[in-house]
Amino acid sequence: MALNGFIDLRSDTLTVPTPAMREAMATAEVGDDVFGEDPTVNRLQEMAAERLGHEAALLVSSGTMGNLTALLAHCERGDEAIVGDWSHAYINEAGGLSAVGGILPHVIPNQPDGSLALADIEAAIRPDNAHYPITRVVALENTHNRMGGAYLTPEYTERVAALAHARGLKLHIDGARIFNAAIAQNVDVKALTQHADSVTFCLSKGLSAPAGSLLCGSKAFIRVAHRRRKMLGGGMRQAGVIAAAGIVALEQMVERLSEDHANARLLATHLARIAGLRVNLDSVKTNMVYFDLDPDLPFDAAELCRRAATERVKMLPVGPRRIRLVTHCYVSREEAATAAQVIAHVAHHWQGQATEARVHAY
Ligand code: TLP
Repeated sequence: MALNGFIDLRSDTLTVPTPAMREAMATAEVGDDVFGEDPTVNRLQEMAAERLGHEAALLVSSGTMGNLTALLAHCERGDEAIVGDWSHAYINEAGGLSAVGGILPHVIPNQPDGSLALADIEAAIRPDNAHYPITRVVALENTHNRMGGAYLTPEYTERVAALAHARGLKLHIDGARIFNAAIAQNVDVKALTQHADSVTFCLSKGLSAPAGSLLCGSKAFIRVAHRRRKMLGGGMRQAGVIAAAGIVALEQMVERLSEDHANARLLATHLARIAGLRVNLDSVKTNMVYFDLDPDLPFDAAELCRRAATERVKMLPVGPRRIRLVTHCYVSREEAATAAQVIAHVAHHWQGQATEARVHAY
């Protein structure tokens, strides 16, 4: 089930609404959500809160808005948030926490499994002293995008929550792909979310909805977050049209994420056999595959991606010699295998050409 004729592996954000979503959107009962009168938004928010084991939830336009709204609700200007050096909130959200919130990111290393070491978190918490900013919140990311789609476990999450709470901090989880984390570990998503003070998850990634994320937390937290969302211009009117697709996403698209994980593994296994590509199979935990190009390959990541696109396979260069592939419901098992064949063909064909060119040059 290709997207516009392409096997598009650049991101699971490229998924388009399913026919069931389009139907639900067309017939959604709507009202003005700024007045709290959109029944479909209200239903989605209740479903989300219930699913994640929180009291309340708020529909926001995107994962970025969810993270920013949460951090603005936890922190005052000049406060500090402990974040991973490879976290989306730190790297990929246009510096919003600082630019909009006046929040200082206290950056500590992400471990290869996406976690933050407890000792690093502990060491990053500022003592109570007028010289220092006040540390308010620790932010985790599950699954971790730049750490290859790695997931955090319930046990680890609970330990971070306990540490944060013992020191008077809040725990926020960027759970853009939290259902991937739950399905991969075969645990109820609540086990990954219930100990946090706030969690965002996205409808618009592997769950295939066109837009929207949910921010979950206590009633008191969501009341503050609601005001912050308004400030950010995130109060949407007849948002039930979006929420309707989100309800279908939660009802129909969660369990099938295991297929994406199996396809990512298949893809990675094939790629590992291609000379010149480096894939760490152990690091493929959910729906992402990152691979590197050997230093002696005569092309870089951007060029390989351009070549593959001419053969109708799209990939995302994320570094000079690093590429990301993400599986989703518009990539079947057969297409995952086809994509690997195309990548092998393009890389080898081209390597051959480059070698010939070198021979001629001499
Ligand atoms: N990530 C996108 C890009 O921005 C990189 C992608 O293609 O993976 N948290 C995490 C962990 C994310 O991966 C993303 C999106 C977000 C938050 C932001 O979500 P949106 O795009 O809805 O603002």
